[in-house]
Amino acid sequence: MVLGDQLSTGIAALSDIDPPHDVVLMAEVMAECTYVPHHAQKIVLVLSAMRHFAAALRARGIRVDYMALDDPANTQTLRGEVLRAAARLKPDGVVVTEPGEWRVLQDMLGWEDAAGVPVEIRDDDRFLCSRAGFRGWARDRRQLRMEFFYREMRRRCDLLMDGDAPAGGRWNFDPENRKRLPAKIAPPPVPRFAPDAVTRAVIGLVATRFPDNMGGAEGFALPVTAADAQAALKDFIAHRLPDFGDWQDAMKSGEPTLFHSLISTSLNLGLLEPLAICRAAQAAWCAGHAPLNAVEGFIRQIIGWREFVRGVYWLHMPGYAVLNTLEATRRLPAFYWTGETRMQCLRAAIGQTIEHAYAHHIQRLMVTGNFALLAGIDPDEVDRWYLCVYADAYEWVEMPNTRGMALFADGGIVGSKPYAASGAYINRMSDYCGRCAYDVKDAVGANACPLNFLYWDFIGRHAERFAGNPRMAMPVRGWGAMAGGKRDAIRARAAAFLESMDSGETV
Ligand code: FAD
Ligand code: DLZ
Ligand code: SF4
Repeated sequence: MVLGDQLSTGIAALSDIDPPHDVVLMAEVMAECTYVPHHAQKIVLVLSAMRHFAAALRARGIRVDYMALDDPANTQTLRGEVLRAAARLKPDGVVVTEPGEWRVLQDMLGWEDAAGVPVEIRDDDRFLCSRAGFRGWARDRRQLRMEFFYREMRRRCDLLMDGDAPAGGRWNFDPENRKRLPAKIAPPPVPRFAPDAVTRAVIGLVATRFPDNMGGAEGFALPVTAADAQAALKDFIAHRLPDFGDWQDAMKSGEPTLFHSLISTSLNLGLLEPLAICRAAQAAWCAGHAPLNAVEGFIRQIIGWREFVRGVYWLHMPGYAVLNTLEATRRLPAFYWTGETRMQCLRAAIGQTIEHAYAHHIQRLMVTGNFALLAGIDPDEVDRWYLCVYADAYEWVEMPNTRGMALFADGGIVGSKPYAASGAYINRMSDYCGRCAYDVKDAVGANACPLNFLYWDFIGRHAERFAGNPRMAMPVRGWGAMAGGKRDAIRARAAAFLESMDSGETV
């Protein structure tokens, strides 16, 4: 069996396939399309990529038993389709690759008993660090820090290494990667992949079956085959990788993608391989086409962060899904679904999310994530939102990024401090504030940027907890040194703003 995000010809379940005897089962099921109300383009992406993958297997002479979503016989669950196939095909056994999500693994562990045939669950070796490997690395460490994991991965994958030392003498070139985007720089256009007949059919299906989901299926232009994903990667390496580092943290109105790679949808589906991507980026550096700060920064996201968050997810599930260290309980404001807010940074990040099912990392972390952190929004609601709205979202990668990195709800498993920021950060890294109804230079006045007073209110609320964290010492001291009257004004301003927001007013 091959699941919808296991679309790699080298996937473990297919590694020893014997075409005359074996049948590959693939099933489009409502259970996977509805466990959260996914963005319409995400459903189009997965179903279209599944159909293209099935066609590619058939072209290689492999028999594929493919269940379409609108087939009347469809039981609409993965388990139901395995049971039906087992009854129909009477196999000696079922071979499957471990799923990305804990929820699906729990179900899969019951398939053998339910189907009455052996079910072999193989490790997903598309990841460079296995679940057991990560557990071994994490064992006996007081704290898990991505940077140390990353250095081991660099050595293990032999990427950007000069013998046993990092190329260029440093492991991490992040300090070079926080430049402000000059007004004149125009990012290169990103390739769009016009839907073929298969994708158009899926767009029609999704429009009919999921009319109320976020976004329109109509604007869909993502790669759905390995060949298109390769073309997208090549385009990134040729045109955007050289500037990826410098402007990695920048944000600009009307520029949803800047110099980012847009490979996450393909990588998470299995249309691209992590090591091959990193080697292609390394080759660009070796050829003098891209500087080291860009290539190192890019490779770190893939062999560092991506593998690290997956390891954290499997190490800590199922407990991770209920962590709420900061005891945040506020409901997610309605504007996360509509983009209707006067705050330009949030309007821009959410607006492009609705349109493209995409926002880049800093928008996810420092705009929508930061606001949710400061406003004290319930991690369950925030998690669910991120899982719904991005075309690349699967719980194994979404949850540690949201609950851990953005919300600090894990108390510091993923990151050593909360990524809390006031309006000054957004103003430094974007052009949003110049177009905003609020005044980023004002901390508490009638038109003050909400991120300013929410930031200090957040520090004040958690001052005691953060006092023991050396990386939070400065803001905690700043709060303590503030005149009592100013602190009261900030608290009152934050309370009034949050009350308006909770009551559904446009804020
Ligand atoms: P680029 O900026 O070009 O980076 C290259 C690749 O590195 C990405 O494609 C991705 O595979 C990997 N990468 C970069 N940062 C991370 C990270 N923090 N964790 C894991 N991989 C990373 N990524 C997802 O793939 N799915 C998610 O559901 C998801 N949810 C997120 C939620 C929050 C709150 C935050 C802060 C980040 C989330 N990320 C998620 C990580 C990151 O934002 C996206 O991978 C990235 O924006 C995808 O765009 P890109 O391909 O243009 O990335
Ligand atoms: C995300 C998704 C969707 C929308 N639909 C399907 C589907 O119909 N059939 C399928 O096999 N997989 C689908 N997926 C991907 C699964 O949700 C994914 O395999 C699990 O979440 C584990 O990562
Ligand atoms: Fe966002 Fe504040 Fe800037 Fe407006 S002023 S864009 S709310 S940071």
